[in-house]
Amino acid sequence: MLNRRSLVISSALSFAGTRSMAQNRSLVLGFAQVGAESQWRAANTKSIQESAEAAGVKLQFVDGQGQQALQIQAIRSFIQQKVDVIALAPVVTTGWDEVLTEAKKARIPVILTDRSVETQDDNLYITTLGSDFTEEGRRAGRWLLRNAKPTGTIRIVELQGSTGSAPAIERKRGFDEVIRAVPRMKVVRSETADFTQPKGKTVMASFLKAESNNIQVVYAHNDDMALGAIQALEEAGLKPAKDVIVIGVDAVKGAFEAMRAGKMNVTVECNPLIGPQLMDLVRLAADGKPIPKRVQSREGVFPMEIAEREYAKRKY
Ligand code: GYE
Repeated sequence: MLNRRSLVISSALSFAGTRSMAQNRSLVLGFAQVGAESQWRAANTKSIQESAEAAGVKLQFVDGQGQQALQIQAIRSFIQQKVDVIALAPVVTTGWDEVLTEAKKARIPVILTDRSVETQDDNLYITTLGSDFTEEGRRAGRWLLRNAKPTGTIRIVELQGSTGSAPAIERKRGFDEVIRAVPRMKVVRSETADFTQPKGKTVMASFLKAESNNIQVVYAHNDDMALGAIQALEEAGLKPAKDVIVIGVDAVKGAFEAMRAGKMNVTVECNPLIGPQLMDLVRLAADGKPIPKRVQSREGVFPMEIAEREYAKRKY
C-alpha cells in the first residue's frame, strides 16, 4: 500500500545490513506503544499483537502510558535485551535523538509506527509507517467548506490531540491551511483534550460556557474527543450535528454509532490496522533489505449519510 510519493528508498538501511538473514528464525520485536488513550489506539495495539503472532514474531510490548520517559526506558531495555528490531509509536515528536543514537550504535533498526519524530539525523530510524495527518486535517477542512451554511460567520472550536504529538500538530496545520482561505470561518477557541473522551467533554463544556453557546462547529482531532464533545453539547441543551456541526478523525465504530444516531456529522479516516504492514517491514529491516522512508496507510472520509451502509464493514 505504497503511494508514489513514498517510494523513496532509505539510505539508513545499511546499518542493519550486516545482521544475519532473519528469514528462517523467529524475530524479536520490541514495541513501545503510546498508551491506551483512544478506540484507535486499542485497535492499533490489537492489530500489532495479532499480526506479530501470525507472522511468528516474538513481541515485547510496552505501554508508554502517554509518557515519553517510559518509552525511552522501554527502548533502553530493548537494546539491553538485544531485540532484532525496535518499533516506536512516539508520544511526542521531539527529544528522541539520544536514545535513537543508542539504538543505532547497538545496530538495532528502528521503525516508527503511526507517528513521526523530528531528529537532527533522519538516519536514526529506517522508516515511518502511518497516516498523513496533515492531509486528514485538510480533508476535515474541505468537508467543512462544502457543508457549512453558505453565509455568515462560522465560529469553530478545536479540540486538539496531545500537545506536541505529530497528529495534533499536523491535523491542526492541515485544517488551518484549508479554512484560512475563507475569512468568515473563525477558530475562536483551540485547546488540547489529550485525545480522550472525558477530556473532550470537559474542554467542550468550558468552550460552551466561555462562548455562551455561540459555536457553530467543533473540530476534534479524534473521534473520542468528538464523542465527549457530543455529551457536553447535549448537557448544554444543544443538538449535536444539528445546532453544532461535529467533525472527528479516526473513523472508529463509536463515531459511526454517533453518526447513525444523527449526532455526529463526519469522520475522517485514520487507519490503525497497520500490524500486517509493520510485520513485513520488521522482516525486511532484520534482513537489511531496502525499505521506503515513508510507508502510508490508505484512508477515506465518511459523512453521516453513508454511516448506516458502512457500519457493518468497519473492523475497528
Ligand atoms: O488519531 C488518536 C490516538 O496517533 C493516529 O492517536 C494516532 C492518534 C489517533 O490517540 O485517536
